[in-house]
Amino acid sequence: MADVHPTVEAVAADIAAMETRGAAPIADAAADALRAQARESDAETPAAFRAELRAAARHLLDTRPTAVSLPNALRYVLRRVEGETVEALRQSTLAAADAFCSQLDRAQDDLGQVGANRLRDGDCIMTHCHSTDVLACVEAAREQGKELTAVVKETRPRNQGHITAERLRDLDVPVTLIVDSAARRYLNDVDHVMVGADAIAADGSVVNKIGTSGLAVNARDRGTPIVVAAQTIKLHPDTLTGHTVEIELRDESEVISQEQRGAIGEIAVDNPAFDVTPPRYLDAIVTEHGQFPPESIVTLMRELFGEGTTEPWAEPADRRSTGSDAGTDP
Ligand code: RUB
Repeated sequence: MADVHPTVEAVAADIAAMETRGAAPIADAAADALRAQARESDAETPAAFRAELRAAARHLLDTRPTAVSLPNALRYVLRRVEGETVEALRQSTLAAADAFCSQLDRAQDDLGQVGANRLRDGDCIMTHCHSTDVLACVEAAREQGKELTAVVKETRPRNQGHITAERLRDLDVPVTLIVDSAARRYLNDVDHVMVGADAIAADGSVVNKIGTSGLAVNARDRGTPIVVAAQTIKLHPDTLTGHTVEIELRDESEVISQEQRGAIGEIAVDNPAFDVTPPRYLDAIVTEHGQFPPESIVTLMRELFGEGTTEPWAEPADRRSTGSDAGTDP
């Protein structure tokens, strides 16, 4: 197995430990790690350089299974690794990683503008977990001068809602933090539910933090519109061919302490990190290309992924290529 640079090890460890978390930040960190691998590599042959990059991508991929932005990011960079010398390979990797990270930023800004147009002055939103794509919509709406308020679910077991609450406070949005089980009670008081996504399947199903599907069912019952804010990097290419999205199962220690377990006695504890919301419970998916009814996301997927490629940001010329031999495993 080729050497993996310590920076890649550190980025992977941060993703695994959820120091870096959320689908877009994970993609950004992964591309950045490949950049570090390429920059610092002392490989002496092109083959050794490519082997190192592949090993780095595999190491990053093994961290968390659900956010498809991770393999999409790795694939984007690896497909653009080209050249006959180590230096040429290095430069093409650095350029690809740079291009990926700026595309990610741009897509989030564009998505924010689209999402902001759904929000009116005085609206109240409810959100779940911590999504930078959702926050981009709120930020753009605030820049348009709209006053907003928010109800934020704490999002057990890891309480990512606290991060969202803090970010919203930074945007001068008054926040009410609630426990997850109180969501239904507040749905009549909010104008929109806005959530992010870790992966979106070809049928418009949305994979996001556990609890999203229950929230969506309740929102539909109450007639509160529910919108998913997700860049196209969240579209899952493999689901076009019928594959399903793997749901991460996390450690029971996030749910129950050793002491609590000792007191309760022998019980099973499950801790799935994500769930799947069927498209019929969702009103729209907001992307950097505009908003779509969930059931029609497959059209966007076909258009973006095209034939013979599995990445959303390929230029038409790239879409026809089958990729370089750097390996497109992820
Ligand atoms: C994060 C989560 C977020 C999505 C979207 O889960 O479910 O809603 O990743 O985030 P975790 P973003 O905390 O387990 O990573 O919009 O920032 O990509």
